[in-house]
Amino acid sequence: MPSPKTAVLVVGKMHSRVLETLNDRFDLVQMEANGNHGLDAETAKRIRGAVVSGSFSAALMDALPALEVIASFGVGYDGVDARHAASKGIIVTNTPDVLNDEVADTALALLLNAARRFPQAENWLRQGRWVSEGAFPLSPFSLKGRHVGLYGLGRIGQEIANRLEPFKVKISYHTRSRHEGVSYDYYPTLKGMAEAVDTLIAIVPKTPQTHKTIDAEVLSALGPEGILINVGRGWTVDEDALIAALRSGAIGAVGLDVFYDEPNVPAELLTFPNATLLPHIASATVPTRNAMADLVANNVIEWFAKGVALTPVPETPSRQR
Ligand code: A2R
Repeated sequence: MPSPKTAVLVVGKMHSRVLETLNDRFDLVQMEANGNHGLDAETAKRIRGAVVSGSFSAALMDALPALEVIASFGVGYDGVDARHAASKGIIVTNTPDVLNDEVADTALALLLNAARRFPQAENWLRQGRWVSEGAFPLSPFSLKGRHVGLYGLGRIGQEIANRLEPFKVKISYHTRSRHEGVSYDYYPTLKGMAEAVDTLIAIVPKTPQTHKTIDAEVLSALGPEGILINVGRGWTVDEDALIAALRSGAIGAVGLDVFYDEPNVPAELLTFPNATLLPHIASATVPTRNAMADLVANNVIEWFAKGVALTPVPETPSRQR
């Protein structure tokens, strides 16, 4: 008798490439996202691995007594209770680095679009207004001469900085502590940096400490010529304060790929001509999503083949199985 395949839970929707890669080697057990796991006790006891894109609760970990590894799709793993996993000896993995370039490209695209209003200008052309009304209005802002503050200078933040350099803007950053060997000006507080810069790019994770940190004070410090870009998590921005700041002209323009309650975007945000809004697509290209899918699948494969996860999150440092 062949030995039974290791059971791996698939929570919610998952990239097809992950499923294709794992299907030959593992017994894949599908469950609804955010639902009751609905597994019979025997199956729940057999689950030793899991793949997820989104939420994996502490309660679900508790319901799976043999669970060893949770491979999460994406670099942000705020949907997975990694501390609880750590307390149970469960490894959590994410997909760092493979999406750095894609997300950094998106940050720059949002910045250029927010400053120069390229999407609105294209719509002007498409709607025939170039013919009927003449030239598109001059954009009030330019990227030239800006001082950009990076809120976050990790793997992605550094790639954004690398891309900003040739644009000849001044670059500063705010993180929890100064980074050795970085020549950009460091600001120990977000508010202090917002006062100094005219452009803020947020690329920090969703943690209790980052919740609504881009608030009315920070936005007002950024000022009426100020541009806010967010490619991290919507959680970081107080959206009510942002809407009020756009309404009053307290800030100049905004470019967002992420929102507080996705996929719901506040209706008033859609009314501002100086808001460039994307449906959380920063890493959404076929090659990058394929690379993320491969890393998810390979974390599971390597864990069960060699006993070491490829990219464990810091809360659950890899250990031998
Ligand atoms: O404090 P540091 O030096 O560890 O800086 C990290 C910064 N960061 C913060 N900065 C200020 N206040 C905080 N409370 C705070 N918490 C974290 O965010 C670091 O510079 C950056 C995170 O960098 P990485 O861990 O390398 O993440 P990566 O790959 O750049 O992705 C960032 C986030 C993901 O967590 C997803 O939520 C999103 O982008 O896609």
